[in-house]
Amino acid sequence: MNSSDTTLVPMTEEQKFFFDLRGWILLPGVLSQDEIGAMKAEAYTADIARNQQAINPRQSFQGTLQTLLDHPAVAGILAEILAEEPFHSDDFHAFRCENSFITIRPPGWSKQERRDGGLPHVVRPPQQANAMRYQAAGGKIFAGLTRVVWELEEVRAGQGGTSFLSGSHKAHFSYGGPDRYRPNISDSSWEKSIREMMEDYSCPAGSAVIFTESLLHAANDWTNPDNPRCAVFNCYNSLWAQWHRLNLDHEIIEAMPPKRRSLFRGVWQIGGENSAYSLENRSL
Ligand SMILES: O=C(O)CCC(=O)C(=O)O
Ligand SMILES: [Fe+2]
Repeated sequence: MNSSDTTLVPMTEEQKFFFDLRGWILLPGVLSQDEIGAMKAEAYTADIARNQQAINPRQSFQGTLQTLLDHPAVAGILAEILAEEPFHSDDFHAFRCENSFITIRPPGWSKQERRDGGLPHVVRPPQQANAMRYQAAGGKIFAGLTRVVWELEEVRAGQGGTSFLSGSHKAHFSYGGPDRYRPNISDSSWEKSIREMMEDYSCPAGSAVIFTESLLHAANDWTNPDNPRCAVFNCYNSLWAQWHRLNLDHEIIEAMPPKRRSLFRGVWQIGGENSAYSLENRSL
């Protein structure tokens, strides 16, 4: 196995500092206008087809949208926060993608349309040890379950982007609810203060937000009257851990270039060489 991956843009020390401090970072204006145009066309077409039940959403990553899965601007950061250096390789990714979906929210979209109604939540409460939690040890971040949100339309703070309680990925005390294992702030007597302290971002179309799912975060009403939200949500994990069931079909993954395909390989390490994706070696 190669000890380095020359194709990756390394995470900067500044990005490490702020990601560790706050649990999220914004990469503004990563995509070109041409890329944004092509990706939006695909996302809006997929959304119309999905609403008409003409296509299976599991099949919506056949065009340029799939290049977001391992875009150079995020792949180096993901390798840094989800893998150790000896596992980096030019030929295979050192981390996995386990879930990918497109969200279109027209002006006036209400968070009540979500099952959680926009409740601030985490993957698992980071206050107790668990396999998905954020860690920093030995001068190194391990971000557990990590989300990348690609915003393909402009986002204005306070008008519907994802919001975060910065620093809460390292919380030691409960959210104030009755159950220390509950992965959200429901029934917390200080829910209002938590919501007031949450923050979001403004960004141009073509930006990426990376956050650890150990961070309290929430969906919000899309009140921006000038454009819908058009976002691609991709979720990543260690080569050795899985939270979601894979939601992309084999036929879609099979058609990807080999390195991108390796994002979807089986979740195991010992018992042979596990670097390539195949029908027999895929995460379920
Ligand atoms: O829809 C949103 O803005 C929040 C998404 C979310 O909860 C997540 O990505 O885990
Ligand atoms: Fe979430």
